[in-house]
Amino acid sequence: MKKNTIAKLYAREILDSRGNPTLETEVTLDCGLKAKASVPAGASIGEHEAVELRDMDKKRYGGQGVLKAVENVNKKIAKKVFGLEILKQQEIDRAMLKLDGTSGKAYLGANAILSVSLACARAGALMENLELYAYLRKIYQLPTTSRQLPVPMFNIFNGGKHADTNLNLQEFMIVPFGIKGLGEQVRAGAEIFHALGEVLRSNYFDTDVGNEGGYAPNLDSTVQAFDMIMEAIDKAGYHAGNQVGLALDVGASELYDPQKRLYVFDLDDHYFITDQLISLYRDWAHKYPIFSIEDGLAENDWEGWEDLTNEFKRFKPLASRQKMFLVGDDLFTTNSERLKAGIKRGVGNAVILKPNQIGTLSESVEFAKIAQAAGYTIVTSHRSGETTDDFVADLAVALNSDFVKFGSLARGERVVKYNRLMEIENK
Ligand code: 2PG
Ligand code: MG
Repeated sequence: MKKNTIAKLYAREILDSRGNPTLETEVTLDCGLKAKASVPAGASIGEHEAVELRDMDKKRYGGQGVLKAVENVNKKIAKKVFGLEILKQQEIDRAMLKLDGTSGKAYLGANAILSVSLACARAGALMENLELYAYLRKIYQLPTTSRQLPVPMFNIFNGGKHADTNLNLQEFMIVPFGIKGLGEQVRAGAEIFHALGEVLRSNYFDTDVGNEGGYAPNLDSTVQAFDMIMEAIDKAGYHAGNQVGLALDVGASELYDPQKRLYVFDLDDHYFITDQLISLYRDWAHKYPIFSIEDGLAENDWEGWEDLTNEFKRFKPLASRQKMFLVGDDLFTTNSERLKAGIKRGVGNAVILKPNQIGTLSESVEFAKIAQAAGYTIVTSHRSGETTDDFVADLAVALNSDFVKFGSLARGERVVKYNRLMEIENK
């Protein structure tokens, strides 16, 4: 009988895709089996996310080091979880929550905790000789459906906090929902991505990319981005509307000026109160096949979110989808309590799920279950600062997520996750 108890944790500081430190943790079991996981980091971080512990030592990495979090894994968490059975993931997560004792995971750091949580799940899957997504379904009693894999939202223009150029909207995504099969969806995404490169080049715009691998040129207006994407979809030989729709992550919390109580779109030289911004979205959605708007309003603008949700209640997007998805990211921050409050108020109809916003795998799964029970659509997501860890792809499949967003069709830390989905498709 192999001993499946935790014998050792070893965390270290590694770099993420932006050149900032993050953690990688390796767990070793008494039987000798080992598994590793690393954690991502956001740039547009929601006010209600769990605490990402940074050293704040200006002499190292401008204060961004994670040596305290590393030490928390290697000493405090290790002592607590030694001897626990690897297959009891919920127990391991609970032990870390108890040790932390704070509501926002400020004592140990959500980054420290999550690195252990994910590494343990991977070790459990190895122990059980199961694919990671199958193992996650087993331990969390998630249904195995015959449903298709999640549909990718490919981010092909990067703005907001993800680039130093002038697009105010954070993410412009293409979603090939009308194309069958993950592999073919990836192909469509890549072909449109390259066609967009051609459109930019032929109009003398820059084709350098931003944090998530999408193009990040200086443009003349926001709608110019939509027009170029429409041209690229057509140029690549696809139909905008029935095959490929558009999704936005406005990242509105970053555009909101709380003093003036205005949303600032300086590229277009426009300032909006909530109602005007909602009207702008309606105008865009009448012109372009937009069927999903993430963080269309700021994270604490609950009344605005109610209005936004009502405005689009009966709206039929040009993209042949049933409804407009209003996706809460900074609004819900993968936090079950915030989601429950949102469900009560009837706010939004879709959620972003990012494990590092909350800090353990078990809490992320609980969040997904609450969302699904209330009929909310799930978009499982990467962060703008990523590693080449592809855990999130297996998690998205295990949860039967409707969509994923892992960034663009360029850059290793992005495509590794789409590649893993294609691998799962072929199993
Ligand atoms: C988002 C994410 C990922 P960040 O806002 O959805 O795209 O960005 O990781 O910077 O919060
Ligand atoms: Mg977002």
